Amino acid sequence: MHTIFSEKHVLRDPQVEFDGGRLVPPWDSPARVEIVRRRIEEVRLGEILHPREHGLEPLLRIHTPDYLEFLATAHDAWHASGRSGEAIADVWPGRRMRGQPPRAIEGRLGYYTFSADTGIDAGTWDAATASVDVALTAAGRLLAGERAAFALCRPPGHHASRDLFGGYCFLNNAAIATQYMIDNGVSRAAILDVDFHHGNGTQDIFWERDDVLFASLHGDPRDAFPWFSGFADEIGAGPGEGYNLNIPLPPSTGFDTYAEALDHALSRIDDFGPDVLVVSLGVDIWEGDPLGFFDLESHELTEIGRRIARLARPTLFVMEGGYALETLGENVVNVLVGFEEGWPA
Ligand code: Q9C
Ligand code: ZN
Repeated sequence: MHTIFSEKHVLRDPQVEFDGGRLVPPWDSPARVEIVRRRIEEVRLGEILHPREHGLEPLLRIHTPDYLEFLATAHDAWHASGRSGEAIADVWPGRRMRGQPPRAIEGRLGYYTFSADTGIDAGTWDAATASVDVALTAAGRLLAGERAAFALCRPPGHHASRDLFGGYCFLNNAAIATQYMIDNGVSRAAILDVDFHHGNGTQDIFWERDDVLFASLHGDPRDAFPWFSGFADEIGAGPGEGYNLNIPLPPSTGFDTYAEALDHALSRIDDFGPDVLVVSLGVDIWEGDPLGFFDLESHELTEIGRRIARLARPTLFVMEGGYALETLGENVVNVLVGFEEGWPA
């Protein structure tokens, strides 16, 4: 399978992340995708190609114009207001407060995010739009008839909603790519989110849609980020009722429990009968990940890929999280190699 990759991810390189009461080096570092890229070359998974620029139109199918305008200008506005460093929110509209964007950047930041772990630096917008182009270019390969493609995106996307960033995500790469395929002739799409964290942004974006099935396996939000989303009783609304499937899993979940949940999600997807499958691929499900609490071993990630392949649907893999640098390349590529092995002969 081909990989799409852009060097522009390095443009996003914040120096701090607010985590555990202190400023630490960000978990989502530029090293992450370089490590994955190297592993892809090592095992000769397939060619690595550059993205084509798609402009703003596909982004506007998912995100609001005011949000995009905010993201594109936030860092400049932060500096113009006399602040230095990275733009990090420290206040939010809490319950019963006014949910409207203020005039000043400090308030606007809080309005457009849900978490303080995600700062905006000078290159964030350019990196985020390049990341979308990576996903769109990979989606284009599926539209052209290929059975799989890997979008090596950074920054990731699944926590970003139509007008909200957070959890290291700004633009929802998987959602934008899914909508792009629908706009180009696909009638039904399923998104399987295997990142350790619930894909709250993707869920929210497709909440009322019956042409996009969202299925997610993740750490139980009672114990894991994003804390306020990802419960099993979130099933969608209106026409989308029944088209959202959350499977929260407890600390120390091992392969038996995980595989059972995965098979359940896959059989729901199979019943839905999508023309394409989009996999939000986060390998923070690996046992040693600093931000996850599952107990999955590297070779078990290969089996996850094999099982996904048994659906035999054109499949777009979109990189999300995964923060254990020592095994990141191996873990991501294991899923992809498993997929190639598992595709029915
Ligand atoms: N105190 C993705 O995997 N921040 N995002 C955790 C720990 C949230 C991860 C900070 C982690 C979000 C795409
Ligand atoms: Zn994650």
